Amino acid sequence: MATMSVLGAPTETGTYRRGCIMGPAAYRTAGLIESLRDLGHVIAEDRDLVPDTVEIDDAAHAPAHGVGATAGWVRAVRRAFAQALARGNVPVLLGGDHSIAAGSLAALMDVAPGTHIVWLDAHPDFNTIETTMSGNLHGIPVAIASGLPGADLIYGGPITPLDPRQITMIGIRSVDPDERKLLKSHGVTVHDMRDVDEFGMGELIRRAIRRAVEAGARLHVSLDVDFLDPDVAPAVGTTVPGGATVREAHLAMELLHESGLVASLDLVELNPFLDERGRTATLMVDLAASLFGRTVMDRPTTTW
Ligand code: 4U7
Ligand code: MN
Ligand code: MN
Ligand code: MN
Repeated sequence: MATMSVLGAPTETGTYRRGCIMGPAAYRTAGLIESLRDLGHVIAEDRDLVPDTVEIDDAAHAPAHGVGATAGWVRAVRRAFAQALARGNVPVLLGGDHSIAAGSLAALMDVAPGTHIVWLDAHPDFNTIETTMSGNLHGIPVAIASGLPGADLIYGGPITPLDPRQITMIGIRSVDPDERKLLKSHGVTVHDMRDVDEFGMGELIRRAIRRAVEAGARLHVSLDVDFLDPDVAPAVGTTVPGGATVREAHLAMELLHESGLVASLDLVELNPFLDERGRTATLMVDLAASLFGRTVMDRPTTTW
């Protein structure tokens, strides 16, 4: 059983569409804390963070917008997440938009630099402050945590960059042209939905787990709501058809749990304003429960 730090980051400055600010409250309303406690975990802290005040001239970085506000969140998240890790807790970060993953990823590199990243998302979020066409900073966290342009600006100082070869992305189905080049040149493992169709979710997750086992690494999971198909998870601003099914997502979570390697989690991009009677928030909570040990039946121990 784990001791967990539930950290809310109610931010939406990384998007154009409002509503992600309600994310942490929706996860709690959907029973996240009770679900984790029912599994035997100890919730050592459960709070919402407060962003740093950062003065940045947003206009100088157009089309990027909300740069100062987003940097303030990223820095506060990095500190709190690193502190939780240093205490030996499992941080569970509740977004908020995905820009805050720049904070969790940097914290991991501060405290547990070998950690492998499982990025479950329709998008790679590998734009830089220079390549972003939308200007939405929820599209850049992986690149800047890897030290690409925008890192100095957002973090306000040096970071230990994430090695992009430590990342496995699954569920990808919307990539921008420059982003595609960067992913290739930096050696990110990208499994698009074609791979999911062809090899199956289970096999792709097993590959990511085997890679981590071989490296002696732990795993961080970053779960963007739009990893899921919008038919089952409508509460997201950036819907892309053809996403993971409920069962594919549960299989991913169940296998990741069985690896025994998962040390931290981001639950991001939930926009409760777009939800239907809480169904997306409830599904995300159920997935988090599967990731942290909920099973239908007991299973024999797996070897990878
Ligand atoms: B999310 C996009 F152009 N690539 O940069 C961009 F398609 O956190 C989408 O994964 C980013 O939801 C999506 O704006 C960010 C776009
Ligand atoms: Mn994302
Ligand atoms: Mn996405
Ligand atoms: Mn999104």
